[in-house]
Amino acid sequence: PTPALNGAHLSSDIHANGISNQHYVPSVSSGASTPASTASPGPVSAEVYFASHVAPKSLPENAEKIRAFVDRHMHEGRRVVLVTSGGTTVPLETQTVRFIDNFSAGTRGATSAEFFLEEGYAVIFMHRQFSLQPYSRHYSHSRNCFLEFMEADDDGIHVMPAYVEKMKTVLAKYRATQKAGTLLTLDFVTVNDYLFLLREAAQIISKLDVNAMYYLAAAVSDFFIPADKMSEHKIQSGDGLLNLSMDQVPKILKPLVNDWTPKAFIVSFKLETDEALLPIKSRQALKRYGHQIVIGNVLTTRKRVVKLITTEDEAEIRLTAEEDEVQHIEIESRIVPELILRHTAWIEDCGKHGRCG
Ligand code: PAZ
Repeated sequence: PTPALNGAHLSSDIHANGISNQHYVPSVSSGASTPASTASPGPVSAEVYFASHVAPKSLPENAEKIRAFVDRHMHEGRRVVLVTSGGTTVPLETQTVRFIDNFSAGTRGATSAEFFLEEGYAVIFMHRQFSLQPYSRHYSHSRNCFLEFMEADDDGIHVMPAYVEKMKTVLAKYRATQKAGTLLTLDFVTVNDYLFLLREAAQIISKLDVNAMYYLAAAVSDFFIPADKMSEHKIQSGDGLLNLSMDQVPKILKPLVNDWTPKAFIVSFKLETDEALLPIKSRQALKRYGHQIVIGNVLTTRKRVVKLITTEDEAEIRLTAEEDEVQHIEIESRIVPELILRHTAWIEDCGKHGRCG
């Protein structure tokens, strides 16, 4: 998605008051609105981006966790999938009061992670802080608050009988995953956190060669304000409009595929609101980055229909109304097994595609 211009929101006081900060930030000014595309010559390379931005403080600690996790599962002969999930923020100030966000709750990533775990994969779950997580997602959203499933009496607090069976199943899977140590969760908030963490993880995971999969479901901002153009302090209100001119986020899939982890099986997601654009944009991404699959989805139908697009073919996964509304089947239960079959083929065919370990 393109958070600044497409499907994202600014914090409400920016919308309401039209803050001008022309004295503070060259890339943010008052006056007529200018689309970022006319102001920007294109994204900087990943190399330039990483050289001019500061890594999050948590990076060394997270790298250690990833290293230990990968070593252990490599030793035990398990495949590893890195799932990214939820949206990134784009801060408008260094001491951040306001930021641009997007809609993603992390449902796709959290749900898919559960199915990968069930299929025996070790999962590195890289998610937006406070977005949905495997297992707890069933009881943590505002619509599914765990308190709605509980009752109290003189003996204490219990799960209401109608919900016991489902909760037992979820709890058993949660405990089994904890015991097996097959889930590592790492969080990010800003697009900068995301980029540094993904690069670090990929460089460590690359030792798994073809046995690694990437399932890039996070909704990552396409635009950001570079560190050197960002206001240090809270943008002050004035009598003009706030106009944002943002740079393009570097196209990270290119170095991911070519440099950081060239042997892995890489699945990216493409979200559009205009269905007609989906095949065009998905094929463009495959051609540009050279990875294995793009999963295309449309905002309004993403929980019922997805398209698996490769350079050779296109397959649709679609739930019927009965499956969706009556049986409450989650589409990720169909996506994940299909990807695992394709990952197996990727491993078995490594002689053909030439990216063997
Ligand atoms: O998090 P969610 O389940 O509400 O949404 C999932 C999704 C639409 C963000 C994901 O399926 C997706 O398409 N991610 C990539 C978005 C993009 O950068 O185009």
